Amino acid sequence: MSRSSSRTLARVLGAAALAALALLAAPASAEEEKVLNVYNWSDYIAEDTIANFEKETGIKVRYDNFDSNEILHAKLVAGRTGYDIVVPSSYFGKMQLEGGLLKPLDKSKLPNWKNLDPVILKALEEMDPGNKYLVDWLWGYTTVGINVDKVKKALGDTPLPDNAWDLVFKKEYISRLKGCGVSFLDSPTEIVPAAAHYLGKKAYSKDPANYAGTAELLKEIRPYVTLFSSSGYINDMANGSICLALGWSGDINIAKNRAIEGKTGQNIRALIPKTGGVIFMDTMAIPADAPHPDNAHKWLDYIMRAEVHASLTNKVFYANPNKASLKFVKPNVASDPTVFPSEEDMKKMALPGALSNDSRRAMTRIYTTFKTGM
Ligand code: N2P
Repeated sequence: MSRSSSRTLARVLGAAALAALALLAAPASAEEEKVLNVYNWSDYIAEDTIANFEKETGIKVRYDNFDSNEILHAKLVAGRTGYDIVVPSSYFGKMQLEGGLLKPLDKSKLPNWKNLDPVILKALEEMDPGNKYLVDWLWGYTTVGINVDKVKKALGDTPLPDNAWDLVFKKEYISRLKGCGVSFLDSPTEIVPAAAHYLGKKAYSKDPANYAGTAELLKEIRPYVTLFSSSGYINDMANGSICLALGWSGDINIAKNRAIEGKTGQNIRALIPKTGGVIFMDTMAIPADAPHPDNAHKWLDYIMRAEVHASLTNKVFYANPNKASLKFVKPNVASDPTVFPSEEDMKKMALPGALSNDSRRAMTRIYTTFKTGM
């Protein structure tokens, strides 16, 4: 062997030995591929949230939408969703964490946790003791939205009811609004709890008997519901093709804003019923089999930055759990009582509560009968 070829061999062997050593010394969790798969509700993020995260971290975000807890839950139960971040409402998050479907958070990777409001954390503990799995994304409430001019016109001499829930649950009102379009959210765990709350019962209960009476109430008004929608109704409200919605507070405000920006001439308003709306807290969580849990923690910490959380609220008109973000919320949004309800209104609201498989089954039965009109 010539001297130069033996030097080459030594170099190659040296490189191989170094590579082997590097492998041995590699940390247990090697760097994840630069991908994050997020599954979130539709119309629920700012324009630049994903782009800014990608630019800063080099992590490519794949973003999919759903519009009911039932859809997300079925996927998580089936497993291998490929998602790294999902956003269940807290009462579904409770069932998922108890069922081993979620991964505990590593708080050492979440320095911005300090920004969260202790009051919201405490409220979430009801579903997630010790705040181990769920981080609030945004919160709002199920309520009634109207096209003010169309509703007033359709009701004629009859004034708006004292309790806005009457518009959707009382035949004498809803029957007169069918002609200008009535939309209901398309999910058992949104509609049946709202109906139960209207009847003075718990919105969320483990006891199926709690929902007695809701089937009869819903049956009575079924002929006047013209659309079931949990996302498309936003544009329908904005362009005037529906005048009444049983929907979510922020969505109705998005519709109001789209009507203003698009100059559609529709005057949309989110109402807070006298007996209160039904509160939900939508929470970010990491599925137990998430392929990129480190990237998921980077996303969580990014969202919990004061400016980022504020930008979500500014765009979609839902309140956030981030105390430090409040100074970045636009004054017209911060002072809007339909986004941040007053203390008095908050006292009237129905709060999220734990469900059981039995109560979920009862709600599905009641809702399916209602929707199909059987
Ligand atoms: C959807 C926002 C609210 C979801 N656009 C209700 N959990």
